[in-house]
Amino acid sequence: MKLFLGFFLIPVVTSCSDLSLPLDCSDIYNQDTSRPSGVYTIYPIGTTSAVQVYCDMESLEGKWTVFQRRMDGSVNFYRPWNQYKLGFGNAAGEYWLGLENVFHLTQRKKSELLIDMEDFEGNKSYVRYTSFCVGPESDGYRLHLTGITNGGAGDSLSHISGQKFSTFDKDQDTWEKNCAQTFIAGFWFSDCHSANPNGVYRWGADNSLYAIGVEWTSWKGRGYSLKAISMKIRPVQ
Ligand SMILES: [Ca+2]
Repeated sequence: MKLFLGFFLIPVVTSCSDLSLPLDCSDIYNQDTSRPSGVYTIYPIGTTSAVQVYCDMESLEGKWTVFQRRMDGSVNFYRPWNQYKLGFGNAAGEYWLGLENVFHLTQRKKSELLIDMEDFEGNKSYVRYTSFCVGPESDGYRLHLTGITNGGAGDSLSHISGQKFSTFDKDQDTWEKNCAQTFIAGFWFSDCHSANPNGVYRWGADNSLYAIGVEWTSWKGRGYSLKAISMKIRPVQ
């Protein structure tokens, strides 16, 4: 009798997990390699974790899951810890995917990071890191980053590898004051930044307030707020 029951139970148990649900944009691509860049639904933390995301299917062979995107200043990025944890904005425009999602994505698959950006004169550049992961919330969503390939933007990020994430209401930086509050953003700060992708959208050059813009200093220096920047990950091949 025991053997008989076991025979029927096994198929029921295995059918509970639907392996076809895409974890990230790389899965979306692998399901159909003709899919263009755009908004898709992924499931970074399992069947009940559906979230909309922008997939970049073009840059450097595509398959990138975008977790941060600025392009027109339409979304306010000065937000508290809980919003950076869970995500905000609109996948068709500006958004932050959420640290919990990025944590799960980079835990599940070894990932690389691409950051591409554009100034208001139409110039474009990028930088790529061969290893990128974010630790658990219990360790402050600590950033781990190595291996740079410079696509013209230069390295404004390596020095914050090993730092915890900070928001104005959760100061985990190494500065005596509060970087997130001072530079109007949530990000991985040390004391404080060479890059501020989540800073205030300031429409180009503006030195009136120090370093609060969407800056990438190794490309545009201090006081220049980018037109567009996006941060994206994909599994290492
Ligand atoms: Ca501090």
